[in-house]
Amino acid sequence: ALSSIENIVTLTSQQYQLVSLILMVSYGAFFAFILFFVMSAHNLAPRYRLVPILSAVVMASAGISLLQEFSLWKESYAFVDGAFRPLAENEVFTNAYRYGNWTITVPILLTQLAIAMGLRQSDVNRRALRMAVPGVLMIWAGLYGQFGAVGDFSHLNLWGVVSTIFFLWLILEVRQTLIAGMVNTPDILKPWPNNLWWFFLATWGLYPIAYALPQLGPKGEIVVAQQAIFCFADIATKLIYGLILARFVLRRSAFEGYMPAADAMASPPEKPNTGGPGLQVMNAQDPWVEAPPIPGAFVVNIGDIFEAWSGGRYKSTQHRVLNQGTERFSCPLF
Ligand code: RET
Repeated sequence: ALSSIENIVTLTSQQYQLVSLILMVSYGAFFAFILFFVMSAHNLAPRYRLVPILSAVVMASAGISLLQEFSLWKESYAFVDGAFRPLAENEVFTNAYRYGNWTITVPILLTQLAIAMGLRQSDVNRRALRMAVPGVLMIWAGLYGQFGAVGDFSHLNLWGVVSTIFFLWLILEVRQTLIAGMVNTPDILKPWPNNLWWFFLATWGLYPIAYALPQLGPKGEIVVAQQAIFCFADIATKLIYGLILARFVLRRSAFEGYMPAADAMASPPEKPNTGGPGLQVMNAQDPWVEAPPIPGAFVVNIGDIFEAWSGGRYKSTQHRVLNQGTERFSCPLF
């Protein structure tokens, strides 16, 4: 039962309080970002809306699991003779809730990736499944292995190796998904999947480090380091990853012509853009009359058909634009 080093190590009050703080700040951040992710969905093209919505689900799941770890932590120690000592009765501390949480969130995080890469629905399902299988096997091998974190480390190491094999398989599948998505990723957004790849390796790679730490001995610093790495990795792989993906799909939506996304990304112009001077119209009295831009108004030049349709009420005039040296765009539409 005492398979976690937390239950055999006496902590200084700084160490104990540092872990309390880390756990509390982590679940607080997860709960706080639920609302953010829900709200960021409505600017996105419908096909990408599930990306931040799934982040909100991940936030809720992680928040509850870490809240559970936090209350376990509070109940597992007693302050006796100036130090926090594990009670190891009634309640014992365990990291198993983390693995339970990952079982839910890892498949979700991988599904988000497939959606964000703009794959077709059938490919999203297929790719998500192909990544989720090694992902879940990796976690369950690790869950079983972490029960051997105290004493003889052969159990910890054996299952750590099994889990690492699933991890390598997962890495290959993730790479395949990113490559498959590159085809329909517009050129200006191509650096994103590439950066995402390195972010994925750097942050997911933290978990095996935390897993292996107990081998350095049952010490207070190791307990603190393991909890800190797990929490930091969780914030990176769930929250920061969610922010990156939300931003990526916002750009994709804007690029694909979805107007609310373009609005959300645009900053307001410093002054109303009315175009420069230069437009002239020919009328009956003067050969060329200036038609300067009027803020808030359109200048409409019509052709002969419209003159006929309006019974001659609106005149089809000749018009021209003189080059004034300032940049101007003309978009004729027929
Ligand atoms: C274990 C066991 C030791 C070997 C390896 C592991 C990898 C775990 C990983 C977990 C990722 C979790 C995420 C959770 C987010 O919600 C199981 C520690 C390789 C990569 C991303």
